[in-house]
Amino acid sequence: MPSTNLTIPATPFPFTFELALAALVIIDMQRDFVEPGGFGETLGNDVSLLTAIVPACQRMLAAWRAAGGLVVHTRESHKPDLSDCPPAKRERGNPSLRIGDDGPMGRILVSGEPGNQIIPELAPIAGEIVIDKPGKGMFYGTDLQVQLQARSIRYLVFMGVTTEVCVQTSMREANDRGYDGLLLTDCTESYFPAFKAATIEMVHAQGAIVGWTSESTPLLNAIS
Ligand code: TIU
Repeated sequence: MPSTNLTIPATPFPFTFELALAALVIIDMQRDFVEPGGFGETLGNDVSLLTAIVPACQRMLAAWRAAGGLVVHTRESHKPDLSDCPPAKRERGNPSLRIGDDGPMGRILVSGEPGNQIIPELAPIAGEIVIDKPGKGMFYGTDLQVQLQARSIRYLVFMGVTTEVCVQTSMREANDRGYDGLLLTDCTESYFPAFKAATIEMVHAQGAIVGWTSESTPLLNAIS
């Protein structure tokens, strides 16, 4: 892969990166959040809002793979014995089913269950990194930092769900670790449209205090 810098228009200013040092990070596009009967719905959310971004995510993923870029998939998931699920997380609120309970797609948010699988449209392929994360952020309780450092990754392009929860937490964790992060605004979604909009503003405010934001088209054009 050529080691040339690419620059795309972004907010609050252009985003420059090197494809060989960049990873496309797809946060938690798993059935638990996107399909009825999973964790997202047990929390009282309308999951149909999230499926709208799947075609844009598919386009970006296909282009990134064709360009030879590294792909990271994450899943929010817990061990079957729930030893990595803090009681505070399991017991909070009044969901219709709690983490670890049996649901229509198997045990809620538990590794290996049907609901915990990434949706088929965005399924990982050989050579891609898959991170099972017990928290909202992708570095907490995972070996992702080691895996990215081993590949000299410095730039992260974010897609996935939900914008203000796992995507934003992961971007903030990455920012504190020194990565430059770009959030693709048409490839992320929330159960709450106002929270998505607010998150995008928070990310790029104050001179990219957390990172950059852009629609996916400029990036598609740059790498195609
Ligand atoms: N509830 C919600 O909006 N999100 C999560 O619980 N996890 C992720 O964002 N993946």
